[in-house]
Amino acid sequence: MQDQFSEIGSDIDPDIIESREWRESLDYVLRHAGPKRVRQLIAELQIHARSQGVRLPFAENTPYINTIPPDKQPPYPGSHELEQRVRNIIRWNAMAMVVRANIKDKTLGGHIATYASVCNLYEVAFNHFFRGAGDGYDGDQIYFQPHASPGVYARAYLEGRLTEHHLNNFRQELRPGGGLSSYPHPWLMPDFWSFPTASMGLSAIMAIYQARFNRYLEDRSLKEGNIRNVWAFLGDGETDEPEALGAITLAAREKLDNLIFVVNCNLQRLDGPVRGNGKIIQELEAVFHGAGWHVIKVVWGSGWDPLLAQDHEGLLAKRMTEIVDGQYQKYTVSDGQYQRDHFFGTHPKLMEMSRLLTDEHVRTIRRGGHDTDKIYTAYKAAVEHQGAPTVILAKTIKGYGMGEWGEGKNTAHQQKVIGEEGLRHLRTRFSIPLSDEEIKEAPFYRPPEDSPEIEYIKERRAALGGFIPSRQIVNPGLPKPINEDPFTELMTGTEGREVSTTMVFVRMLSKLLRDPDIGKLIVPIVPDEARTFGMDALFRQCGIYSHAGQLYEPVDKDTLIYYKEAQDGQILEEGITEAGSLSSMIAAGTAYSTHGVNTIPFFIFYSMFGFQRVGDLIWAAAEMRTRGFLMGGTSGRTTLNGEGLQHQDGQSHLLAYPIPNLRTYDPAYAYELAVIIRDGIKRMYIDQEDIFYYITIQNDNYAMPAMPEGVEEGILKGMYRLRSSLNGGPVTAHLFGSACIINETLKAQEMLSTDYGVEADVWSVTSYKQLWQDGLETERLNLLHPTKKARLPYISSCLKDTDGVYVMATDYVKTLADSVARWVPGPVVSLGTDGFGRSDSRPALRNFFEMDARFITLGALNALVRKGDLKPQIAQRAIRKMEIDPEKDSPLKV
Ligand SMILES: Cc1ncc(C[n+]2csc(CCOP(=O)(O)OP(=O)(O)O)c2C)c(N)n1
Ligand SMILES: [Mg+2]
Repeated sequence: MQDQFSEIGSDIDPDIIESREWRESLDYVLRHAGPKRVRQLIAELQIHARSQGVRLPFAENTPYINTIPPDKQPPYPGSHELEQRVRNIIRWNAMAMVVRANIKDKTLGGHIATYASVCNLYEVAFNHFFRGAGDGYDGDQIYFQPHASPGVYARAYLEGRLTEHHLNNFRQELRPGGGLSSYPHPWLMPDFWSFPTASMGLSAIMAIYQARFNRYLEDRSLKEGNIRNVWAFLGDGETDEPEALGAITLAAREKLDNLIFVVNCNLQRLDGPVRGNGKIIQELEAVFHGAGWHVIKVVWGSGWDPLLAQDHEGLLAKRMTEIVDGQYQKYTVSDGQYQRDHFFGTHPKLMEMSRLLTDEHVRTIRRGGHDTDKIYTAYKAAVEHQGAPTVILAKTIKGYGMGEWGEGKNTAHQQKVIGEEGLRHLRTRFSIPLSDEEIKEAPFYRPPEDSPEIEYIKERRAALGGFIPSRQIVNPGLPKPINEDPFTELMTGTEGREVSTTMVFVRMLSKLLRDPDIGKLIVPIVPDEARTFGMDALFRQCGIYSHAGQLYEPVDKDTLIYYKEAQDGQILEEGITEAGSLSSMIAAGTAYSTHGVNTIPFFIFYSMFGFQRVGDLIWAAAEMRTRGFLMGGTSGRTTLNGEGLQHQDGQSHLLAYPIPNLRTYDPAYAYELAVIIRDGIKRMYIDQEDIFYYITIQNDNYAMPAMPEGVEEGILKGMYRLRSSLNGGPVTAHLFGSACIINETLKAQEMLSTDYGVEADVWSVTSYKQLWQDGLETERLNLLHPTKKARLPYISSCLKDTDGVYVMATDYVKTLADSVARWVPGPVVSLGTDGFGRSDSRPALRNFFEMDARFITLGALNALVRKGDLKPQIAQRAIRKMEIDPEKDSPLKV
């Protein structure tokens, strides 16, 4: 990245009188009129220069030195000496945890070098900034760098919150008494970690929307006077993930001064340098500045201050700016002489400056991210800054303190075994009072309970409100059963009026929003698709959330459903960002634990752009114990017919299969939807189950029937008999339909009976996934208890007294049906939508994918033929009669 400092002194002598005069006048203005006037003057000069045709370089960068000068540095409030001793012990134990685990089993893995680089950044925060819960404040929310977790555990060990047993079982969670999870996992350590960060990049976007949601709660009076601060610690390599920087403009736009990013710029990622030929700190500075963030660079330790103080001509700053990161990494592993020659050797004045330092001094001058005074200064400025989020770009060394066992090496990231010699070196480096004999197996070290170190950190945490991290559930759930009213209308059907499940859903949502008890807790989230789903009436009903309110007169103000933005607006209209919307869903769906507020999110999106696009965030939502509803709109590969292959979703239900605590449904009727959502709210918000829902809704209109008797259990478990055979007599076929494909199934039932004398029952399958999970659980019990009478999976018990063939049709891939086939007491024909979609009419698409009423009919007839119950000619005749082209291309053809 080209920056404006590269030209300093390039072809003009900076010492010439002209430069000096300008500098001196600037100093004068600064002294007499302050920094604001200096800024004004420079801005005026820039405008003037441009008007004279001088092209100025893009100016989002500052020189490669600390943002806050030494004279603005506040005194350090803690004990440097004690904190240093504590850090040494934590560094040792964090390293020992990984080494010990890998002595036992080389396959366990773990990381030492990352914590070694971030240690001081964490420790200054633990001792002076991270606020725990207390005095009406719920505590800071902190997203820790995932693979630095050993350091967080090692601190909790000193604090007395974890035992040696825990540390010994790092990455061995299945050992007796449990162990510690590799990374921050709320699913695995629900009392400790709140935020899963192991999939890199996600913590940044989740933190931004978390900080915004904290404001939302306040603005909507769901929580008062308690906007929590959010800290996200990111790796510099991690910032390459699109999610990491993808939402930073939102944070600035929303003026989220409760948000602080700390980027641990150790210049390395897993394989090597992050920006060997450039400078990650400068690059990030430009990006964050451009987005409107308050940027604080913490590049150099105090050892450089005297040199920079003499750098009146900016030569040192220029040299610092022109060296690329790959070279800085080289300095880390080089001796003082090399650095002197290479770094200072380019200019006689620099060389002269360097004579103030010994070689050892040159080698050991610290980077800013290891200097607690500089870190403290940056954090203080960050928490005090108002009106914008802050990012701290802290330069560190990967593997700091590990010496030749990793410091600055390209292999540092994966260093997890350290031999005896290395342990001896580190023991001495960290002043750990263990003998050569004792350290062979890298034992943990904890000073006595009444030692100054332990007393110090406990006192610090007590003063700051308590231990961190700590996950607590402070809300007991909704106090009473939810009102029936929003659901009753949907149970009685539409009396012939044709509507879609999407329309039904929006109606229910609008009633839920008006509910006196839970209405205010509902959080509708849309990524610029409210109109697509017919939800625009809600804009006016509840308002779109905007902290700034509405600063303009909306163009449609004179209509009934105008675009109303309001500070207490309820809808989160996120714009075109599924990742951002999902991050909002996570913030709202975990508020029961993070805020003690039972907000109930409904995230309504194009089903195709859900699991496929942001599946990893959905996985994070799952392990974070998020509650709420993912509503996959315009679902079904043939039902969303005109939009073509990138919009038509025939797989999201399959992609949802692996998520253990996600209940998925593909309902056909209004009453099914009502039963599912009513039960979901009860299970999540009254019974406090850590589950969430994925429900697909469609845009096909048809009459919604009233709910038959006794089907509620079946709806929730995944299937029920919807319509028995039309003419009595023996039933030889069973037709399964889901969502609007149920209509094809019902039609096939009639065709089979009328045209072929085959009687069939129709079953509505609301969830193949629920049937499949239940089947797996039942099989497992049967496997482990051979002497007990085998239990039947729910699907088998539904079909227990049935006979014949089973035809299962969905608007999704056939794997859904296939997943339950082994629990069905007869041949299964699965019909679905495998292959790329097309734009065309629904009938054309259902013919193309071979899953309309004709194919369901043919599927039943053919299966009966194969079973020996019908003559092949009957199926052959049916093909002709129904005008099916047996030579047509397969929809799977590639
Ligand atoms: C999405 C994702 N991709 C890859 C990884 C594997 N991984 C873990 S740490 C790491 C390198 C991290 O580099 P950086 O962000 O610079 O952190 P550092 O360890 O240097 O502090 C990688 C590639 C991951 N955890 N998540
Ligand atoms: Mg890094």
